[in-house]
Amino acid sequence: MCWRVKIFYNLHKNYLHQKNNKKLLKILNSCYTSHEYTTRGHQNNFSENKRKYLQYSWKAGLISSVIGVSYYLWKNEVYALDLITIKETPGVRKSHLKTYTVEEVGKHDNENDGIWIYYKEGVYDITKFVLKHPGGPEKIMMAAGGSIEPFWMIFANHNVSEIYQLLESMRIGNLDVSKDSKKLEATEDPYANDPKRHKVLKVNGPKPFCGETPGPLLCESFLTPADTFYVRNHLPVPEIDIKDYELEIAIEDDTKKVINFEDIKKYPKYTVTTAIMCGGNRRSEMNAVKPLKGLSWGVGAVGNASWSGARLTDVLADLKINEDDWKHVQFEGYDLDPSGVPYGGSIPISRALDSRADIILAYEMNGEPIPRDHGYPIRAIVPGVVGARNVKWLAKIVISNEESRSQFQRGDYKGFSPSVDWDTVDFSKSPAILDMPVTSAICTPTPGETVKLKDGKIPVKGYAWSGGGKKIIRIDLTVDQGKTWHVAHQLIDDENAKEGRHWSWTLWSAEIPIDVDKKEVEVWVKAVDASYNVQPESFENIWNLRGLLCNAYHRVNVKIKK
Ligand SMILES: Nc1nc2c(c(=O)[nH]1)N[C@H]1C(S)=C(S)[C@@H](COP(=O)(O)O)O[C@H]1N2
Ligand SMILES: [Mo]
Repeated sequence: MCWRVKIFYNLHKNYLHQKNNKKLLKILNSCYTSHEYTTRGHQNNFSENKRKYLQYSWKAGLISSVIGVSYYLWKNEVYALDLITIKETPGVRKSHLKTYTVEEVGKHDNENDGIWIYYKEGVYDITKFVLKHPGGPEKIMMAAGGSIEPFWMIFANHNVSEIYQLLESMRIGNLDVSKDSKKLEATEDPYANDPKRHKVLKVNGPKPFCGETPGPLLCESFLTPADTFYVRNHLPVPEIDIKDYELEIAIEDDTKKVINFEDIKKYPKYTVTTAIMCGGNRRSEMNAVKPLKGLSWGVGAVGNASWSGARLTDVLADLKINEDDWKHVQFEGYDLDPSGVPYGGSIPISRALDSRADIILAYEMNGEPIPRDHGYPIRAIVPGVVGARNVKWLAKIVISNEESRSQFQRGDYKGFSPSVDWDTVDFSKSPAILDMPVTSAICTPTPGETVKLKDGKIPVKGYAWSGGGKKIIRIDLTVDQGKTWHVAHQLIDDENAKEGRHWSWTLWSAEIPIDVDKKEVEVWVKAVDASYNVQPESFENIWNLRGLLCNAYHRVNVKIKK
């Protein structure tokens, strides 16, 4: 059994034996073959001066980060876990309904006989719903004739009252638990082995874990500490033993080499400091204009860290890839969904083969091994590009003429016209998001906060960033709806960044004068990047159904204390 299958097997072994998971085993057995391969490595000398600078800079960054975190924790109360509360219990016995055995339910696993599933003691006819399943019919069909429970333990975003209600609306009977109680064995939570998280992260979704850094903490340090860096997972965090770690590199279906952790460390070590931002950062503001589907991120689905590892161009060098022959480089993670499909994403070949794009296969974050939540042991870092393509727990790189087939490349993380809705959307018509647009946010004061005037001014702090390596050249602020603009003069960015390779964010601060009679003001911020791109004024005209690219002016209401 190959390593990737092993991870999957360990993760899901508790229900692999169940009747309805025969399909999973079939997929597993057909998907993976073992490879014969050789490994390779070489050493070069990386500019000693640069290395020293980078070592210094992350250390300085880390120290200031620690101070920043301590200060923040001292100043503010930490967030408590706001786990989703489950209002309704589905699958409880309803005495007026007919009872079916597990075998009877099992016969209804196809369109002709109808598609049934069970959840706890409830039996459901989902025939009509299958085609409408937002996750795709093939995913829900894996449960056909069997229990839906193990799948919901993986896709735990189903455990909300709306979905429980939807399920109960399809209820047709009770499951006979007396004869076949074995079938109701408890299944283990696949998220049970997820790492412990810092409680300062504001939880937007517990399983898969999604948590953001509170704004005021973000702007405390140029480098975001790994522990308080936002986390966006789509599946359980894979458990990877570094001794067993392998990275497969293929050209289409043809595996060219498989390298291990030590092989990757033999390449020249390269450090790049870059922000990573989720495509849905600031979605809550867009949602306020018109409701959206998706996690309600505030301003904290972003962080800035230094990442060290092998350059992608070095790792691909011996494959002698001709840029004109291929179109995409795909990345796959070790995190697999219950059908064995990995998280994935891809980038254009021209970007992947450009050494100035600074793409690395990272093994360190802020000078330490990458923590599990952020992609241990190896993660693709693609600076300037939407978070989704920075694939964690990197398992495979494929040179291809096709984009990644992953749902997250083809059926998500794309922008649309504000008039496109869920009935008219065609994901094949929009390109996948790559570089992110210019954005900025106020981190302190926070919305509704009371601020004391100092010499007639209020202090405001925040971040700004533009994708594609574009430097932030100006931050404009107003407290009178744009009648007067103030420029933030204190900017912190990566002074060593070269033109067109400004991957880090810019932290800014300003003191804005306030009229003496004002009890309340709305502070607006907009950033300007090196191409003189500027943020749009409002969310109305950039609204898109997935709530991505939310980069309108950030507006924060502040109460003034004299
Ligand atoms: N393998 C894998 N890589 C992944 C993801 C994932 O779920 N699995 N999430 C992506 C998304 S959408 C984002 S925004 C970033 C989040 O990175 P972080 O959790 O280190 O902040 O990782 C990306 N890489
Ligand atoms: Mo994301």
